[in-house]
Order: sequence, then C-alpha cells, then structure tokens
Amino acid sequence: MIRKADARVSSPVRQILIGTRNIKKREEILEILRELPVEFLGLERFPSLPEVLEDGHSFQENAIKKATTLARLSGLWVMAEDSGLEVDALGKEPGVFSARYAGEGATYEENNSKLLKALEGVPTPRRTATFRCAVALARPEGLIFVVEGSCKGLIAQEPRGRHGFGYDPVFYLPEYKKTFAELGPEIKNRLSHRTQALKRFKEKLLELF
Ligand code: ITT
Repeated sequence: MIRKADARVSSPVRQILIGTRNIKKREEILEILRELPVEFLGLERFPSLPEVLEDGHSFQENAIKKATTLARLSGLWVMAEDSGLEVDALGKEPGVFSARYAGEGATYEENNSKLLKALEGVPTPRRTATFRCAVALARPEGLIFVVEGSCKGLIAQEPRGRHGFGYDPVFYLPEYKKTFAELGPEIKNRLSHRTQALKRFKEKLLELF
C-alpha cells in the first residue's frame, strides 16, 4: 500500500492500483486525489506485472490499453494515464512519443534539447503548445471510463527551473512568466493537464461510489 485514504474522510471504499512506473507522475496523482476515499496501491507490489507496450495513436488509446491490461492481469481496479506534449509548430509532435522523442530510453534533458533545437528560430508567439493527459479506469472485466484534460502554454527559449519532470523546464505559462519547473508543485497542480483530467476522474469515480 502506498497511501491510506485521508483520515478525515470515511474509510476507503475500494483499492485502486496506480498503473504507472513514473514516480513523479504518481506523486502528482496522489497529491491531486488526496481526499478520495480510496486506498491506492503501487505497481512495485506486483513485480510480475509486465510493461505494457504503448503503441496507440492517441493518449486515450494508450491509457485504456495500460489500465485494461493491468486490471485483467492483476484482478484489481486500475487507473492508468498517458500524457504528453503537442507543439503546434511541429505538427503536434512529440505527442504520444513524448517519453521517447529523442529515442528509446532518452533522458528528459535529451528530449528537451531535441525540442528546443527543432524550434530554433521560431518566434515566441508561434511556440504554442498543449500538454494533454488521458486517465482511464478499468476493472478486470474491462474499461469503466476514460477522461481527458489539457493545459496550454508556450515552449521557452531555454530550460528554466528545477521542479517537476519531463518537459516542465521548457513549458512556459505566459500568465505567470515562468515555466512549470520554476512554478513548483503547488501551482502546477492547480493548472496542469493532469489536474484537469483528474478533476473529471474524481467526479466520475464519486458517482460510481
Ligand atoms: P508510465 O507510462 O509508466 O505512466 P511514462 O513516463 O512512460 O510513465 P508516458 O508514457 O505517459 O509516461 O509519457 C509521458 C511523457 O510526457 C513523460 O515522460 C514526459 O516526458 C511527458 N510529460 C507528461 N506529463 C508531463 C508533465 O506533467 N510535465 C512534464 N512532462 C510531462
């Protein structure tokens, strides 16, 4: 178990396995869903569960595949999310390839460098981008629901800030004049694509309870 439900709310209604191996992503999910009457389990409790191949053409397809596969194999309810960055000047790349934009196993720094290079010479007003997140909930018999969220910003001229992960150092919010990596978790968790998707997730889950 990675977290008991908040002590101020009623005892957990059910267990849900969080189907992500990305620790930073999981921390954000747990923080945003803090008050749900759910006991969240981590994948490390189930070492025999395989890595699910993310070969879908959309974030939704990948989130559904991850959640339904892991739910069928574990016998549990599973939430899984797929997320990434779409850059308008690059025809919505890297999109579903965000994690491996600079190649299989690429580091966040390598992905960010490739992105900044691809945008060299593109002026600020044309550096518009959208972070997208799809979150799916499944039970062993199949999908329960899938929801989406997004967050718009600009790609900065250079990486700035040390919080977060992935493309956070280059994702710039003009209203704040800062990147997500400069803003830190409190503000990111108010605005992000993941937050928007998880708000809908929360509403739908509470309807089910
Ligand atoms: P799981 O599949 O195990 O959940 P992952 O890191 O491989 O973990 P994705 O396949 O969904 O996750 O890839 C998402 C990539 O998109 C991630 O590696 C980042 O590069 C980027 N990304 C998604 N959300 C982000 C965020 O909030 N901040 C910065 N980058 C983000």
